[in-house]
Amino acid sequence: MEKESGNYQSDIHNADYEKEYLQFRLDASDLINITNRETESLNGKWNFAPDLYDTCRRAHWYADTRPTVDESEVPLDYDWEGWERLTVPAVWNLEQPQLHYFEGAGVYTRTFRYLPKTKGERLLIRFEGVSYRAVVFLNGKIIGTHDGASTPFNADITDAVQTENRIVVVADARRSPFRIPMENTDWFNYGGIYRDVYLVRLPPVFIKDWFVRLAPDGIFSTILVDVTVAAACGSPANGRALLEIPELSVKQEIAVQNGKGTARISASIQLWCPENPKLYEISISFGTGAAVDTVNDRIGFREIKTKGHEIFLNGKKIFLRGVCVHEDHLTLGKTTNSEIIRQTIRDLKEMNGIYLRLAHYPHDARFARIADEEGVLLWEEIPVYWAVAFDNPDTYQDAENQLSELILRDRNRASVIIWSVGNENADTEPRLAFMSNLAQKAKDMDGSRLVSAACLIDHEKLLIKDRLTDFLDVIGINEYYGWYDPDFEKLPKILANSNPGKPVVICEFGGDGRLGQRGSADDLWTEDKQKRLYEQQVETLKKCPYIAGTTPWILYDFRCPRRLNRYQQGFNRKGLIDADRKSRKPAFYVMQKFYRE
Ligand code: GCB
Repeated sequence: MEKESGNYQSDIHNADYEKEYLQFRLDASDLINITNRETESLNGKWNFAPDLYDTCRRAHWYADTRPTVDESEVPLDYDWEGWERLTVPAVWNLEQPQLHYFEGAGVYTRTFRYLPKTKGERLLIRFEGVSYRAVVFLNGKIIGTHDGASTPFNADITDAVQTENRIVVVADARRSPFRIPMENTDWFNYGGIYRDVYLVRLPPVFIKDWFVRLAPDGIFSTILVDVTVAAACGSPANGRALLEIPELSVKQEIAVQNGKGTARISASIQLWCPENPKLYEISISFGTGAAVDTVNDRIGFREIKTKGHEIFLNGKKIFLRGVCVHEDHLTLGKTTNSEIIRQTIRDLKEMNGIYLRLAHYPHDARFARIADEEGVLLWEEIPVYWAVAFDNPDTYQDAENQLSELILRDRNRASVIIWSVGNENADTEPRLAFMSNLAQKAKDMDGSRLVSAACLIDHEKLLIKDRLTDFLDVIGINEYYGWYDPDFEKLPKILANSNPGKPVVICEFGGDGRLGQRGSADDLWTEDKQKRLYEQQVETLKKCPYIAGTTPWILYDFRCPRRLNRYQQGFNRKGLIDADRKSRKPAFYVMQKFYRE
């Protein structure tokens, strides 16, 4: 990829410059479970420049060659160390005022030093979230391209790493009709390397992944285990893995052939549930002597099932008392931390809730881990949102890959009970094929959870009607009666007219009420109107026999460029709590009372 000598401007004629980077994909097949492995952080200050014209990729800046013409140096248009320094992880939009609305490609770079610690070790670089496309280069060479703003990816960089290294990451946050999500969403399109980056050292033969869960057979005493072992040299890993769960006196050998091992183990298990989020320490090892690789996790065992129109957790009927939440924070945007997650869960509990819909994309990996500890149930979702390019095969690949990465990341988390494959998509043939394939993919990868999506209502016939519901375990419905459709009386009619035969969760309802805005219960944008709307909703919903849960829209106000009236001012104001994440609106207490009762 070096510039041809004497032709240093060749890049300006290269319109198809992205192609060369797209051959090197990083996707779910590369993903390594790094839970509890020792990591070396690459967070901190990186040099950064917004690259509006994609010159880094067009002109191969990352190659860091010094082109000459007739032995004289030619001028370069970049200067890594001369660039400003930006925080990683962070969304660039909130780092500098001039980057607030920037939606192009930003180039990040830094150096790091690497000295191997053990013979034959592999080195992995891991990104927890880069919005949206990331193109990673190390020491002048491409490492890979990843699509999807909210799922992790990693690459084995053993062959490219040196003692002194320069890494260059192009983070391209451009919206596009072909991406997941597409260009029009009801949330802010934050850009940048906004989640952690780190290095992980792995032995030559290592445990790539594990999936440990309760067999969903209604008996609650069988643990199912899948282990994947990878040999970096590509030779098949054969041998025996050892799974230990000391508290259950489990010490089970698992035969591994061609990198795969499975087991069924009987044990007398204390089940995980919101009232008693019991987690067991587990360890898995593979190999012998100095070459042994050991991983650790903390796993809860629980069963989630449906029968008729009811949902059962560990055989007991459950009503999902929840609320939706975006990963949007006033000063951090989509970047989060454990304290913010814990506070979100405290706010949910104050509302007497046990369940969160993490809308509309995969949230930070720490969320499900903390929810495991805190006994909170989760709906996790991929951003197949509104008018996706359902007939485009590449768009499907992207969606399926994001779903796979999410499932691989979180399938050991007891808290996660539902995978959602999308939100409010028009019922067309291409959409049905696209989303039913995703639902099937989720079931194939994970038989221990339910699959759902926010489906459609026929607003003319006043009926829950969506062909996708045939492929789902739980039907999600978003309805805004009393708000977008002021005629609230349609809601009881829809509920009475429908006979879905499956559990229905109302995964959105609500309306905007700006904090402190007062008026009568008929005045739009007031806390008073929002409160009455909630009262009407809960009165109606609690009478409907097939509703198995509710997650009103939404816990906190969030930033959204589509919302531009004087009350909104760039925010969706449907929060039960203001964007300050502190000030409660009266509707919060309506939900609190409903869930208490
Ligand atoms: C919806 C969407 C959600 C929006 C919400 C609203 O149906 O699923 O993303 O933010 O309505 O406020 O309009």
